[in-house]
Amino acid sequence: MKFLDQAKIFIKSGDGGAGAVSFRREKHMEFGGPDGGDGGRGGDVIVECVANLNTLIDYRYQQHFKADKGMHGMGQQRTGGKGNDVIMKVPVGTQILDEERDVVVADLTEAGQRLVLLRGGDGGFGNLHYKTSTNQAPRRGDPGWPGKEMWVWLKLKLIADAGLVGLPNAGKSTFLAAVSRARPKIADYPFTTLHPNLGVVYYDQEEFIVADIPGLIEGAHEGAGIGDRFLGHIERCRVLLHLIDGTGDDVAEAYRVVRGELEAYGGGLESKPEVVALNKCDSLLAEDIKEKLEALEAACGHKVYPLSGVSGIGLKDILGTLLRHITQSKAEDPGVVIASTAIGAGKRGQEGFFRRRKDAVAAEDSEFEDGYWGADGEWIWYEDDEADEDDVEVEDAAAGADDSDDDLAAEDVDDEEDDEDDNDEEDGDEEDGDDQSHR
Ligand SMILES: Nc1nc2c(ncn2[C@@H]2O[C@H](COP(=O)(O)OP(=O)(O)OP(=O)(O)O)[C@@H](O)[C@H]2O)c(=O)[nH]1
Ligand SMILES: [Mg+2]
Repeated sequence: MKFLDQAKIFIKSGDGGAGAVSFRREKHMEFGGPDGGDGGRGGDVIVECVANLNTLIDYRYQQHFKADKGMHGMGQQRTGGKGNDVIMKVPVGTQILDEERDVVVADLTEAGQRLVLLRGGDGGFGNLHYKTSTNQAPRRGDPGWPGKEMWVWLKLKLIADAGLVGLPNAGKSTFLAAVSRARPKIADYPFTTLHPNLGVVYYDQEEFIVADIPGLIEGAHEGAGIGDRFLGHIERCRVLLHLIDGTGDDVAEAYRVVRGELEAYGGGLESKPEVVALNKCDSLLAEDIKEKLEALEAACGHKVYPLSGVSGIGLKDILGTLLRHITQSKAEDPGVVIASTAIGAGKRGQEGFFRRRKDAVAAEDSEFEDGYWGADGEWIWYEDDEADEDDVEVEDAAAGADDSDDDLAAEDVDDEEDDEDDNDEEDGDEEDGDDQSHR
């Protein structure tokens, strides 16, 4: 799926049809009188918000949208038909702005919303309309009113419940892949993610949507890196998850850089509830984790969660916290759309599946040599300096066994249904193999 979040298009509503000038002419019928019908109305330009779409890519290929003209009126009092409307389908979260991008003409936040952007021109009157007692044979028929035309911008602001932010390589896409069925591109170079990805998370009988956006670097608000262009997509999130790469030297500074960019962008991002997590804990020593957690807590002034998107450490804790924020924010302000209807993805009843990436267990065994492993949720440390490859695998199996049975059952169901229910939104570039094989 290609992603496009803004497009400039030309829209024009249909001209009205002309009214007819006609007189009734029949054998043995004198003074038949005027019988020219009115012209039909031109078609409207309508914008409709639909689920199951999360890109404006269609508008790259077609940029002109013109509704049909109304039919002209005809004799025998026939009114012209209305011209066909043109209906533009846009994803939930699309705003329509005027040509200068100053005025938001429409903000479509709910699937099913429909709005007439330009009304078609009215049809002209036929001469029947002008018949009066003093003018019984009018020869006047009006032309239709012209339609309107304008250039507008479509701008998509994805609607998700939780937004992922962080420096490049912080592991945002890995996190999204671990908690949802989205398959974003993941690689160990900065700016792997070039456009936002959405994933549906099922957790604790609830579902919510997480948005992964390209990494931010210092100066992003001035255009550095990919810039802050994609921050618009998390403007409507209820909570932000700020990931910090634990393998970096100065985690507090990494935190500050991203906060600085969020503040420079504004748009309410700076005051959104924020959950901060120290990521990649699987490749850190216990004492480093402690030290870095403390440094981060000092920098942000609240709790910081240890996390590893690759091994699954801490995922449940974080999902639980995100869900709490989302539920609370929904209770306070239900106004924002329920995101799951927005992309219409996923199904209920598949809550709580975590996945490990194929290579998670074997990933650079050297990283695990020190044998620090945490079982998800409990954060148990195994300290075994002599740990060799086999030991690591045994520990991992133990960590897997700690997952609740429900989760495993949910995962089984999920796997069986994988084939018949492929989800376009979540199909990334990478093909998803057999899930069981990478546990
Ligand atoms: N050891 C370890 N490596 C991780 C973890 N999460 C991600 N990585 C690695 O870090 C690198 C970057 O991960 P991505 O998920 O692509 O990072 P990102 O934040 O999406 O990066 P950008 O899209 O470039 O902003 C990859 O090589 C991942 O395998 C983790 O929990 N532990
Ligand atoms: Mg990424």
